[in-house]
Amino acid sequence: MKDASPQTIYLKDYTPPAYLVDSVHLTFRLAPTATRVLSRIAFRPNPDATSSDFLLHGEDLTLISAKIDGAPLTPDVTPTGLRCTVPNAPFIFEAEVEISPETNTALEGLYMSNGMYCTQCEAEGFRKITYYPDRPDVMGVFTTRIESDLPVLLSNGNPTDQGDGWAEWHDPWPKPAYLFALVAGDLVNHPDRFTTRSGKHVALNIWVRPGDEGKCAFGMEALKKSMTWDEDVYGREYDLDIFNIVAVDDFNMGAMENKGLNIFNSSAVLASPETATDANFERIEAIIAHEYFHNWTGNRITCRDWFQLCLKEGLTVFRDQQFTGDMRGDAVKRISDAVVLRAHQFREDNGPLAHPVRPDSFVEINNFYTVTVYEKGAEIIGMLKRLVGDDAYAKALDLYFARHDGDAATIEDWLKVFEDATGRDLTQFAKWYSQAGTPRVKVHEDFADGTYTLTLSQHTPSTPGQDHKEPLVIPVAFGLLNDNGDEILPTQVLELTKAEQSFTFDNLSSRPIASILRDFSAPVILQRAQTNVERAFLLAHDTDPFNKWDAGRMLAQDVLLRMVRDDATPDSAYLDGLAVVARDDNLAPAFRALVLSLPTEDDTAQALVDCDEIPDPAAIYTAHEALKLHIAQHLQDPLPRLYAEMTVSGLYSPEAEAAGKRSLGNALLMLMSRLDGGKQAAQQYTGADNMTQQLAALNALLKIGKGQAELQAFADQWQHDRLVMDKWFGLQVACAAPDAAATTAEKLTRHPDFEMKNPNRFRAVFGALKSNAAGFHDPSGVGYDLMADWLIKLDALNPQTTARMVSAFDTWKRYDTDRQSKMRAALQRIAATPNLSRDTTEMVTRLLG
Ligand code: 0A1
Ligand code: ZN
Repeated sequence: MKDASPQTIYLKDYTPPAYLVDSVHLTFRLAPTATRVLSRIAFRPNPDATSSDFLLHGEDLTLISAKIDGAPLTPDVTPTGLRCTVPNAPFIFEAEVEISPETNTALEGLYMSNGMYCTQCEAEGFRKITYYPDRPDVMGVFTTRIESDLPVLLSNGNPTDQGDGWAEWHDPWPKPAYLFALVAGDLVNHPDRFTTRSGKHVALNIWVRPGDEGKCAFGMEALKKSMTWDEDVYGREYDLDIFNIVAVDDFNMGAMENKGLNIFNSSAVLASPETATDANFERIEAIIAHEYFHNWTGNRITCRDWFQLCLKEGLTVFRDQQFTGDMRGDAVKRISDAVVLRAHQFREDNGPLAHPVRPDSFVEINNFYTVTVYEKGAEIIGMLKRLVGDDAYAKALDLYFARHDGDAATIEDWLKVFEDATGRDLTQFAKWYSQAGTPRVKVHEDFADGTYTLTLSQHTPSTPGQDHKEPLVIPVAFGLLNDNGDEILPTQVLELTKAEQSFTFDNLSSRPIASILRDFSAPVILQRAQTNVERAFLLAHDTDPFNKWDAGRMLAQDVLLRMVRDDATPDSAYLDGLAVVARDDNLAPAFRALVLSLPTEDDTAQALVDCDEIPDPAAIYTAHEALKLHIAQHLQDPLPRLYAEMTVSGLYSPEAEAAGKRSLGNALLMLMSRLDGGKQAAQQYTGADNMTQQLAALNALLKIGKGQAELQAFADQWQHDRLVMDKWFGLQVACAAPDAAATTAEKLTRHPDFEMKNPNRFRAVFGALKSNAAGFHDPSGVGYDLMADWLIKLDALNPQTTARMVSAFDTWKRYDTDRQSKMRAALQRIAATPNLSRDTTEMVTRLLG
């Protein structure tokens, strides 16, 4: 973990492995502080190697013994690995090492969570389990024996044998070490079965701690839906006799796609109507799908090296987004994904952490599991699909699976498949993978003599290490409306490939209204001078749901900017347009809820930066609060009736339709509470029979400075439930007024149930502080200091989660000099911490750079 001189690794330095692995036999003798791991690995020299050095990775291991072909040896051991001389022919390497899962708080390698053993090996955790060539292009067939008194002993592949205190598993599919997994614990399962379309029977299990078995049914249904969907849409079948999912409470990320044994953060799998919100249900469905889809995009076809991470992640995110769109509605899903991309990925691109979807270098690969690699990676696939068309995309994917099954592949392999399947030259398109930053696309419109001319120009601002940017291939989905709102040109895809390009449309009887970047066809920022009347027209008439919503979003942003700058009253074009949408029964409630939502305060800050202004988080907060009150007052009359119409009767269902009604109902409740002092919200709190309604009511109350009795009642009711209590911790910080956010967070760190070793609990408090923009950026600097104090404490225990959270400071350069110097000081204080981890060191270095 600690490394005095961390090395930068470069993509251009890739060399093939010197030795390949045919098979791996592992024996685990589990004990909390002294687990013995015995390995027997069949190696052979790689004919394509450029070196014959035999070097195995290993960290935090105590070597007990090693042998080659049965002969004991004393290898050269360093803190990062082991080296020895080996025959120039196939050979067997054996080792016995000792490790201490109980004291492993980094949650990488083999660790313990609530008395159960579990592993996390992506990206480079296997080297904390035993000596091994821990790189994804070395793929072996694993057999695993687990010895322990614990009742449930699981590993990858199929179970082969078991007895009293031991079990054996064999995974027939060669895999890289990062997909290895082991679980041992006192667990109960929620079982089911699935028959693949070729008739293969698969046993399915979700394993949980006793007491949680009632929270597995939804996840199991999501798994079966995912299996069916991957067969129907991508022609991909499951390939083992058993598929296990295990829920663990202490986990750095959402979940992990280990072959046949997915390990999940319990927040990403456990759900019941009483304890999980609609948003939790939707997230669980998406993550189960994501991990399951990795079986083909990630496991059967893996990555040659970690620079290719987007090969598996971008494609798998794209697939899970398609799945959710099919399950819950494409329009709402696309809008939600765009909201996330703009809020998080654009923010990353605009700051010191900007990096290409395929980075050129890294110090710690864990720092590159980012929204850029994942979400922008998925956008690139979406653009490719839009450019080549659905049929060609399907053909290319079939070719990808046929050509690369069993490979550790690269982005070049991926693009070549598309070139071969479609005959397209993707040289320019490939720049999306290597060029960082969000392109700005400027719109210029002309109309004369029945001809409409659209001129688009593109420009990508410079990013760290990349000053010069080249034009990209940008698919711009485009349509035209006439004055009546009729579509006179249905959606077509314009290909913007040059720095500036014009497109003409003839024979028009009057000046059309253009709808540009429909369906958010590219991850770019559209810069279009437009009046609010035109925006309101598109909000009312655009046939493209994304652009209809986005017109409302641009109106809201314009209104907010004016309010921040000079306290202006909101434009009636916006308020009237909103009122029409809110009342329009022809529009899905979930869509209406999205139109009612505002950009985040951070979005508004970035919009000001884009106008070369220095954002003041306090003024932005005031404007947002004022606008919410204006909207509430403007909708005052229909609010109670609309709210009542969104009542969902009968048994709770997490399906899209009911969830959509609740989401609109709760958006309306937030508005109503600003007028009725929380009367309706208090009533909803008391009557709630599910977490969505209960939490939304509590949220509405806390936002207006009420709800202390409900907050206490909530804690009393849910004390025993870790995941629900995470909501309780987070909500208080999220709802705190700017001058109270840091003190609220600080007080919560002294709560007896605050456990910094549990990433979910830590994130509940400090993730909420990061998101409470006005609170985090309170001019006193207390938010920065508190964050820095706790990141320094956490780094000694869990570098990975610390390094992710330090991105709270990634916008520091956009603020006034006082805030800038306070944030810089906080970052420098973190940087100066003795023994700071490699993970956090890399992040603060980039942030300060
Ligand atoms: N591959 C997983 C995410 C993941 C990545 C790293 C982890 O530990 C360092 C854990 C999980 C996914 O995409 O779901
Ligand atoms: Zn993934």
